[in-house]
Amino acid sequence: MRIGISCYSTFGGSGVVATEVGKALAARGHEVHILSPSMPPRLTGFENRIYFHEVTASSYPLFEAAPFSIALASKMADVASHHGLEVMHAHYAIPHAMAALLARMALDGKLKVVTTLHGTDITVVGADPSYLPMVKLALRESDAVTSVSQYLKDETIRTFGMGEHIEVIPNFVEPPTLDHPECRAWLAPDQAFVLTHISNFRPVKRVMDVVKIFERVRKEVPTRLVMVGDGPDRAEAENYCRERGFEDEVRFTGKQLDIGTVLACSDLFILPSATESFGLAALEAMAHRVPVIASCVGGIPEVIRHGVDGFLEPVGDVDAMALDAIRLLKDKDLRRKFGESARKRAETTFAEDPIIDLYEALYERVLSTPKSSVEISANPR
Ligand code: GMT
Repeated sequence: MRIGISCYSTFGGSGVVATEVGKALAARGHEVHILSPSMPPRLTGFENRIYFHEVTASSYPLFEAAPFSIALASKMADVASHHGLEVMHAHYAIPHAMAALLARMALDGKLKVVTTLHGTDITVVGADPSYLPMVKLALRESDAVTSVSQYLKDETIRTFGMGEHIEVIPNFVEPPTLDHPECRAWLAPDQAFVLTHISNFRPVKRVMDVVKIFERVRKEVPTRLVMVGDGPDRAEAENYCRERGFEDEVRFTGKQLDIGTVLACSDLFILPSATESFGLAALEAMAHRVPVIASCVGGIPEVIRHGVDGFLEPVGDVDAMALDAIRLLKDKDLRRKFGESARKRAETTFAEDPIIDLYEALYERVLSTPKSSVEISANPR
């Protein structure tokens, strides 16, 4: 098949998933065209059958902001017609799905649109009145819609009053082989443990909870905190560590491409988000045998089993999360047991191959249905 994949290139789960899906499809012999505002971080290496198309929106004095969605739709239509794309897979509804629908209209229906919902495109921005009607349109008019968790499907139905047709296809991970990286020695000298958090430091990630959990843990067990990523809440978290005098025990790495090395020298992963449709970073930690302490919210319990691969606590309960962390750090056997369960879950439930099979089957299914309508139908599915 010839498949287009449209995604954001910022550090974030949807771009990671989109790129990994593209790479896996190309490895299976499909031709994959990735469209994004810039090169997605995971699109490294020079690989056969993968093409990258940068989307830029030209500015004009009349525009208050260059219309990215229109530029994206134009690029989709252009790439699809010149490379004979059959399917455009839009990752994150806004604006990728709407742009794909426009491209499909421009091509007289000769392009199938598959939309994958990732999270805040439904739970936060998608529900905002300034986008809601267009998200509804995308849900109704895409040839197929998937969500990364059952929770997200249920949320879609609850928020939009539609979405029974959504197919749940979870995210996946390729289990790493890297085991004992050298960075452990300088990251955590004196045999200290390593707590890790990875995110884009937006309010939904509750990074202040991470540093407050660490503040409690460090009083009981020698530990270092590694904060990977960047975003609006980084400064407040850094200031907190300075004001409390433990800034030397916390390393803010900024954005990092080599997540694998950081996770390979981590003992625990902390994800105290206010909401999370899946929690891809937690799954990546699990693949490295790192137990996770997370909030019991959204799709997280579909990924992490409380008392098996980690511990889940109510959102904002930093005391409970700190106690869990102390318990796991003090109990080597329990930590190992959780780490092994987490790895096994990553290798089985969230293995790449069977999940790519689901996407392939979905593309085949939409391609075998009659030509997409160019008219916007009046009746919701
Ligand atoms: O940052 C992104 O690219 C998307 C981001 C978001 O905020 O929507 O992440 C979402 O998609 C990821 C990949 O499917 C999930 O692992 C995250 O749980 C989800 N984030 C939220 O729901 C907050």
